[in-house]
Amino acid sequence: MSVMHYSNRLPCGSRFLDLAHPQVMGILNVTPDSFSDGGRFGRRDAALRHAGAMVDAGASLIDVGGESTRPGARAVSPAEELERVAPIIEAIAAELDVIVSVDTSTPAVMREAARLGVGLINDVRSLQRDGALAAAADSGLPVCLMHMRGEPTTMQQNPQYPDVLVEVRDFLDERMAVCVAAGIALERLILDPGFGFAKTQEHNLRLFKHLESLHELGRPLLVGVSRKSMIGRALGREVDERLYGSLALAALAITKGAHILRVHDVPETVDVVRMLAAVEAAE
Ligand code: 8Y4
Repeated sequence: MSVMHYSNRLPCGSRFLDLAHPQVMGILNVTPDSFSDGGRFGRRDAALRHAGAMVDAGASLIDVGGESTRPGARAVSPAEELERVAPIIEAIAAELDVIVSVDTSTPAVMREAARLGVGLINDVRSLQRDGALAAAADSGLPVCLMHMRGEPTTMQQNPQYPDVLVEVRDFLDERMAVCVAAGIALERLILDPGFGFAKTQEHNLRLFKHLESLHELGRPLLVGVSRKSMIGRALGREVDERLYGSLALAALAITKGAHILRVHDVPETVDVVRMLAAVEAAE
C-alpha cells in the first residue's frame, strides 16, 4: 500500500505544485540590505532578475520575504513590509512562470499578497498572529506551517525540550488542528520542522537525522537548511562557505522524503535533485 496520503498535485492559486518529485524553492529576500543599490525601481529590477535566474535554473517556487528573522533584526510595520514585498510579488507574478510564495506572518500582507497572485503562504509563526488564521483561510491558498517557539529575537536563548522530535511533531499536529478548525483544509497544509528556529545544534542534527518520522503527520515536508548556522557549526564555515554542506543536506533531505527544499543556491541544488532522480529512474 502507498504511504502517500495526499494528492501529488497541490493547487497553488492559478498553478499546481507537483509533489511527486522534489521541488526547489528559491529564496528572495527583499529586506533593505538586499538589492540595496539603484533605488526603488533598480531594486525591483534586480530582484526580478534574480528571481528569473532562479526560475531558469529550475526553481518551481520563489519565496519572497520582507521581514528579517535574524536575531536582533528591527521589527517592521505591516505597511513597511507590504511596501517591500508587494512590487516584487507583482513583478514576478506578471513576468515569470513560477509559484510565488510569500514569507510573512502579517495578516494584511497575506491578504494583499493573495490579491497580487501568490500561490503559497509561508509563515514561520504558523499563523499564530492575531488575524493570520482568518487571512490564510480566506485566501484559499496552501500554507506552510513551521515549528518555532517564541520570537526570532529571543528564540535561541536556551531552548530546551524533553525530546525535540516529540516537540516538533506535537507542535505541528496542534497547529494543523487549529488550522482545520479555522477552515483551512488539511489538504492545503505543508509542514516544516524549522531548522535553526528555537533549536540547539544537537536539536537540529537529531531532527534532521529523524526527518522521516515527520511523515507520520501525513503532509508534505518543506526543509530549509541552506547556508544556516547548523552547517556553519558542524563544519566551522562562515556563511559564504556553506554551499557544499548545504548540498549534502539537500541530498540527504530528498533521500529522507522531503518534498520542497528552500535554498539560496538554486542551480547547484537542482543538479542534486536531478542526479538523485537519474539514479532513482534506473532499473
Ligand atoms: C544563513 C542563511 C543564515 C539563512 C541564516 C539563514 C525558513 C523559512 C527562513 C525555514 C521556512 C534563514 C523564512 C531563516 N528559514 N521558512 N524562512 N523554513 N518555511 N536563515 O527553514 O534562512 S529565514
